[in-house]
Amino acid sequence: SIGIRRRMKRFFRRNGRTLIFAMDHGFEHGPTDFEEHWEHVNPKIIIRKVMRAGVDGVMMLPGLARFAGDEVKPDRGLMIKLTSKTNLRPKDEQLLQSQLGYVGDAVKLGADAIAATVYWGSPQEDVMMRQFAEIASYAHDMGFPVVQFAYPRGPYINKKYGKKEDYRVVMYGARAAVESGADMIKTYWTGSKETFAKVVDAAAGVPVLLSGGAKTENPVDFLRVVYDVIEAGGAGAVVGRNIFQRENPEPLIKALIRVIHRNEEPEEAAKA
Ligand code: FBP
Repeated sequence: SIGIRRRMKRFFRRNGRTLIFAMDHGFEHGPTDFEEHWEHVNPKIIIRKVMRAGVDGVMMLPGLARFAGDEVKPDRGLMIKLTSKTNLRPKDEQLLQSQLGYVGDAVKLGADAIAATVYWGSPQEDVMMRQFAEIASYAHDMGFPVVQFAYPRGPYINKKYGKKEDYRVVMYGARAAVESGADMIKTYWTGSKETFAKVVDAAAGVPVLLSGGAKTENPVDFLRVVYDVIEAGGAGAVVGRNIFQRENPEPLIKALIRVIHRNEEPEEAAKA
């Protein structure tokens, strides 16, 4: 619908690419993720910093958006994620993301897109598929785009493919995201430009965004991954730890913008 198209555009620049800041870690990993730079546990402080540095959008859970949503400038995209899990659960129950809010809540909070995670291949895949179907159905009805964090994981994947980042697994998740109605996909790095290009192909035109991952000590290592994502036809990245686990995230954000939006080589972008 026109609503979906218009709201999608709030995340992407004219080149069809985006850099989104992710801030659901206090829930999904726990506040220890912020311990290196504890001031960033305050969402207002870190969101102000990333806004100034020029990110195109922010992703948050509904409760955080209630009091920090105002910090997201009106000309940037606000993505509200409606599922999560805590790290306090026993490990074998971590393969489920539960719904913690509703599409109506996200709409009232001013969301431009609604997000939900599906752990494809999990023993609880069925629950997350239904959750995603319901969220997508409501959101699409109201003209909102839906982002799927398509994260394959689970014991069967490990047994058959060795790791969840195997490109055959990641592209399967991306394809499942498309076929289940996603308007944007966020997924893992597969380790090379060539394999990530296959993920992009499998997504059949639905924008594929990199899920940042753990902070790299050397920022250039992360920039190289993002560069290859763009070369492979990816539409950008959703980045959390690589941004908020640095005391001053601004230089990295500026470099990411150069790589994503201007195709600059990682080493050049890092120097500028
Ligand atoms: P990062 O850039 O820090 O990896 O953030 C992306 C993200 O998807 C977060 O939204 C989420 O909290 C986290 O990664 C989940 O990571 P994992 O499932 O690997 O613990």
